[in-house]
Amino acid sequence: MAQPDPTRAESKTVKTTCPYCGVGCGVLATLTDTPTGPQVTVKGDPDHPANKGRLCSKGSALAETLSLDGRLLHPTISGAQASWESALSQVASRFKQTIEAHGPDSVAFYVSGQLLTEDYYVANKLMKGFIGSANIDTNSRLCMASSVAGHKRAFGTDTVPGQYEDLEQADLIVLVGSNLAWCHPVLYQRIAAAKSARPAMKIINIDPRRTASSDLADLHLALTPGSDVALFNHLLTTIHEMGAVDSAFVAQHVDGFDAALSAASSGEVQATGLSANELAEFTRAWIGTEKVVTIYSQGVNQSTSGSDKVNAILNCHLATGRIGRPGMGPFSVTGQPNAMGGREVGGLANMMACHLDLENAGHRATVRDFWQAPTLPEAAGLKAVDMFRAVGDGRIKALWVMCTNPVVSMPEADRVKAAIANCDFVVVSDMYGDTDTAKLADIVLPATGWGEKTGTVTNSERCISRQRPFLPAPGTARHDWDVLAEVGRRMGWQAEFAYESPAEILREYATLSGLAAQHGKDFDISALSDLTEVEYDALPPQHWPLTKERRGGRFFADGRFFTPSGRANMLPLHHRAPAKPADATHPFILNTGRIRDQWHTMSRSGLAPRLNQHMAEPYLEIHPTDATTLGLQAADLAEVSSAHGRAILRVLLSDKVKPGAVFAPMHWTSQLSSAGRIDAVVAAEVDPVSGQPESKATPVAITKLPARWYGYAVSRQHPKPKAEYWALARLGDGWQMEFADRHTPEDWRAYAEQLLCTDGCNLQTTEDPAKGLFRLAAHRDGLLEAALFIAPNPVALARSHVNTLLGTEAPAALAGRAGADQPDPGATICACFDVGINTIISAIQQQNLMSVDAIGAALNAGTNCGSCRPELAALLSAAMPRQAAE
Ligand SMILES: Nc1nc2c(c(=O)[nH]1)N[C@H]1C(S)=C(S)[C@@H](COP(=O)(O)OP(=O)(O)OC[C@H]3O[C@@H](n4cnc5c(=O)[nH]c(N)nc54)[C@H](O)[C@@H]3O)O[C@H]1N2
Ligand SMILES: Nc1nc2c(c(=O)[nH]1)N[C@H]1C(S)=C(S)[C@@H](COP(=O)(O)OP(=O)(O)OC[C@H]3O[C@@H](n4cnc5c(=O)[nH]c(N)nc54)[C@H](O)[C@@H]3O)O[C@H]1N2
Ligand code: SF4
Ligand SMILES: [Mo]
Repeated sequence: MAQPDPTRAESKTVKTTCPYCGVGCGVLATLTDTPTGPQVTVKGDPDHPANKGRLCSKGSALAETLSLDGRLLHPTISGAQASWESALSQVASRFKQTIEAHGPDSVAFYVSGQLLTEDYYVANKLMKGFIGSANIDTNSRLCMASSVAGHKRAFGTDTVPGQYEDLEQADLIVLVGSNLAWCHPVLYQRIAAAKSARPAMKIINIDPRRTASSDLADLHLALTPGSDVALFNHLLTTIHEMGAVDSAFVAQHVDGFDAALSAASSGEVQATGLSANELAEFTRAWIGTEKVVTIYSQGVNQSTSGSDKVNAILNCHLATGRIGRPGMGPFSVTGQPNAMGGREVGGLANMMACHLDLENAGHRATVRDFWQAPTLPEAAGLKAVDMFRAVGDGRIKALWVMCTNPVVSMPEADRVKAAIANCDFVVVSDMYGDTDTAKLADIVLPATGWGEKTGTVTNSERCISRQRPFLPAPGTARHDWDVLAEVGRRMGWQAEFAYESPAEILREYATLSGLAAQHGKDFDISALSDLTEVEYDALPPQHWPLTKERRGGRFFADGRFFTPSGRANMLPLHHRAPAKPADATHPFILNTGRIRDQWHTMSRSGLAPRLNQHMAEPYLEIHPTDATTLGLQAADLAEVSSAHGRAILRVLLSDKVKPGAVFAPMHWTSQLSSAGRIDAVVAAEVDPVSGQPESKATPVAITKLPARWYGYAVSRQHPKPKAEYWALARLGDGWQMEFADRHTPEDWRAYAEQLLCTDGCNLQTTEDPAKGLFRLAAHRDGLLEAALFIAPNPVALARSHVNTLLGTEAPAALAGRAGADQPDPGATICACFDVGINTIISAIQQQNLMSVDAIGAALNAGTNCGSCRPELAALLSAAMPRQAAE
């Protein structure tokens, strides 16, 4: 037998699932013991059906987010370290006392699509089954609620009919309100690969804004924000006019066709703002292509007509019978890794476990008997926006927030912040104790995170995958299911919450799903109800349904739906504009969303230095014409305000947005910026059916922030920012910081010393007061500890060059030269190989590069995860005409 080689490091590889988006990619995480400590590397799992080995930039950088820096290691009570014993006994007793004094509806849980299914199941069982209130809602309310409502209205259940293969088999893919290239990058890559193998495949992108996803599209329809119902109603009437209705399917399997068609025919298509040619091209392609998949996401869901938008899309697929067959169907892509799992366990305030309905007495009886629950609420609980209103006005007196950061991600976020701050008793479970929400809690409970947790998640195509641990829990951090179960026991339900493992929870849940199926529901995973611990550990990715008779596959091709009649519903729908139009005081419409390399409120992705280089500041995308009218130039700072709050953002001039529309990312927090929390500005208008807020259309006013000076700094220590505008981003060995203010400090040197904590450093400064210039280099033991550059205009500087000098023997003369003589690689486009935009543009020009692969060969850019390939393609096409002309 071979002896272990003592010179070789021990390593083990674990198959797990990416904790970010709803694509649900399989990840191989390898843990190696090295002399300097354990090291983790990740790569895509070639055997996982979602990604077949691919990963995007965020997935590829997962190992960089595992540092314990900033992790919460112990519970805290009022900010002081506490034992689990005292924290949990307070949580249980405060919730019990509040319920005794004010009834079950005086308490609430606000949870997350990033919980694992097992965590989610226990949270839902505790609140709905035992506390006896339906006041449990989830951040999926901000995300998937309109899709859930649309599916239920049309199909009788919240069912995604298709699977990812359909995207490769389709001849036409329509992306509606989905920036797939940045938000579901591996699905985008799968589509891009299919299109390149089969160029006849067409892609249409429907988004008021041009995005990275538009680059692959044959047609981009920049419709008026919020006008999707008008567009799909027009499609439905054209389907009818062209004789493309599948009359047999409709006659046998669909109700409501005539009413839907008549409502659609009321001629509202001008609301889309699209030209007759654009409309004709769209309807011709959609109607003329049988294999069409309509993918939709937050441009559809996050709207006061979100549910109607979903049904307008479903109407067209039902009318043509294009549903549930290979290469065709509507496809709602989920955002979070377990958004789908949360919908399945009944995490929303208006749902019960296993797609059963709270309002249905028979369904309630089944669940009550199964759980041996004392009572079950008979009506929906408060949905997220209303829940925080109830926290604000004192109806809810005890709140447990788990795995989500509502002070950043809820609309009217300042109001939510005040509500949480003033609530009698707030518990937050998070991996980090200093998120904007955790900071306001009475008790913060340390949760295990990705790499430490164990359980299951369900992705956008109903595939259940395991997240498996490969790292120990840091400090005393505990799994969310374990903490919830212990609180359940401490509240008096010992037997009902006596779980010892996630496998045990999944078994119980799978058994309940078998009972739900007897009520004619779709979600049936009863084949998992007797999994052993060993089988649970080995569970391969599998699509539900999972029963003795059936494993995975599509729904609805057979025309059997889950409504009482077994027939699908088409709905009569009318266009409604967003709740609040622009007016004289708030003349611009603010659209918000995601950037490629950050995940939500950045608590994890913000830890990976390379992910911070794509876009390092909160910004406002604004059309150059509007900018000129407002006196704004590139890199100025803009103050964006609504009736609810304000933000300060860096101006990014772009003709990707139309005049009158602006776009800002949702990611920045108060930890990382002075005023980048954009949800402070976003109005909390909700869809009347789903309760989902309209995060994409708030009227705002924009003015220039009249800064007197602008600054850029790098520092090995966490800077202590004091300026009207600042934004921090983590580097490999320190921090970078942008800042600006309208008041000039009296003494720049004193200001810099305080900002950058340069005690004991050797300081070198240069100053030109007449020109408003100041520069400082701080060395400690001969190594650059910090550098600062102040100018009267946005600082022009080779930032990535300066960043690399941190911690080196950079010359003290840096303070004079500012590295401005170095070529600036510009914003990072390829995060894997750290290649900047300027480097790419100059290589395209100088080496006459003609393809994305040629850029890869020259610079490596785009050759690893591929997330930047759409941007590389866009840079190429921008350069091509000029090359051709030269
Ligand atoms: N990089 C990254 N990826 C992520 C996430 C992340 O934080 N970062 N989060 C994940 C989550 S939870 C989610 S929910 C998904 C979201 O994924 P997406 O929905 O693709 O992302 P968004 O950027 O929120 O919005 C999509 C697009 O909707 C457009 N839009 C705005 N208004 C309208 C309209 O009225 N009609 C139409 N047709 N379009 C409109 C916007 O311009 C935007 O380009 O991303 C997931 N993936
Ligand atoms: N303006 C605007 N606002 C939006 C959106 C938008 O498009 N525009 N999109 C909305 C959408 S779709 C979504 S999904 C939300 C997302 O918004 P949030 O859910 O608020 O964002 P995250 O940063 O993902 O928050 C997750 C938190 O859980 C912590 N965490 C991570 N893993 C664990 C764990 O295992 N256990 C526990 N207990 N904690 C953990 C993280 O540190 C982090 O603090 O934002 C919504 N808000
Ligand atoms: S596409 Fe990227 S973020 Fe989404 S699951 Fe895959 S690797 Fe993770
Ligand atoms: Mo989401």
